[in-house]
Amino acid sequence: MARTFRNGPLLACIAILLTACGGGEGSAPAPSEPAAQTESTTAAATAPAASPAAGGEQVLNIYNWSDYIAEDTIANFEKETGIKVRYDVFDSNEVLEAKLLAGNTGYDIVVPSASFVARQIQAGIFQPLDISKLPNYKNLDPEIMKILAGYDLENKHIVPWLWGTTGVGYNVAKIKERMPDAPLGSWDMIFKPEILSKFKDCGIALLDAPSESFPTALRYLGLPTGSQKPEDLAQVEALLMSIRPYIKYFHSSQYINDLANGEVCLVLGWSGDVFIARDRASEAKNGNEITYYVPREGSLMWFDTMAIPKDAPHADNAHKFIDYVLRAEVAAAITNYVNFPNANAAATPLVNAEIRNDPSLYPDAETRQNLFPNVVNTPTFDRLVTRTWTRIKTNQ
Ligand code: SPD
Repeated sequence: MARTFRNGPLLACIAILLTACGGGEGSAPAPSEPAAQTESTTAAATAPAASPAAGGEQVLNIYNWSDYIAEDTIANFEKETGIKVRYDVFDSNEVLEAKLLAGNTGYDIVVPSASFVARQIQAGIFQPLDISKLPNYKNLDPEIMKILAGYDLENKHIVPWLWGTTGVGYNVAKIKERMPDAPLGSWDMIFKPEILSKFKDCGIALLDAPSESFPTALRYLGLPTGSQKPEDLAQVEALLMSIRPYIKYFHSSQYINDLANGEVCLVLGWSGDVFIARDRASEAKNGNEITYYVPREGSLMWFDTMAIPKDAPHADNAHKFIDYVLRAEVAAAITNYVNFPNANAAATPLVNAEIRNDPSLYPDAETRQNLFPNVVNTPTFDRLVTRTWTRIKTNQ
């Protein structure tokens, strides 16, 4: 039976887009993240040439998150359609947004997080989807579509790619060896300096994204997760500066391999990515046991979505690819490869049971009670956040 997505509190929270969840004062949801690479090109890669709309050209340019697709997704699509795909990757919403705002990217499909989409739609960056070209749209989970309508009124511009949570990944033996009674299950593992000091020698990494660490730190401090108050941000800065001496690096994709090969032992990371690290360690048979949890104090839940830029040169091919990904078997194969849940209700029975029944990937009802979305910061607060984040990263 198709799994449905039930999240009353989160839905209610997102429904009030202009009131930050958790009692904060932000506006619509909005986060941010950092950059990486995998397949063919990196975030810094030159975008495809934005030639004038090339009629029936059998080409499709996609810009997606790194480590976010099955090995054969693109090859199968190319074989089936004869369309040649150029696939570039990033690991930061900010990198993607900067390109989109500059315009003329040459990309036909991009994959922003829903919380970024709200302001990108306002900026007129995307074209409405032609749902008549998406017969598999019916496979989408209506509960998740309701959530997305909080970012994209009437679900006109985006369809979900994958979703997930932000939490703690760690190397079981290395943590246990250094602290047998480590406060696993809690944000203390990331935000309590006296705990972090015990793990400095085995490597601690944080996502390079204020939109991940600030709301989670606010939650840890018992403050509204959507707060727009400079004084709350000052508390977050003090907290993050207190753990700064123990952080090896800030990066949003490097930690996958580093966790797998033992270069780091503790990370603030994204759910599926930590499981990719677990799988890589197990394939390498290097003895590193990696696991992940959503802290009991609560954490972020987010949705990454496909959208077609207004100036996409091959919008028709983009619709073909989106519809292909909306097939149950294609969506399930992607989840089975990268571990992140999809929003395709018809795909659920095809997702490996060990993924679909794992509450750290598909959060159970209790965990979901404590999940919250990013809010869209006011431009003034956003500038403050950026400056604060730079001070934290540069340790100044
Ligand atoms: N490797 C893929 C990671 C995708 C992460 N999406 C980020 C969402 C952030 N809120």
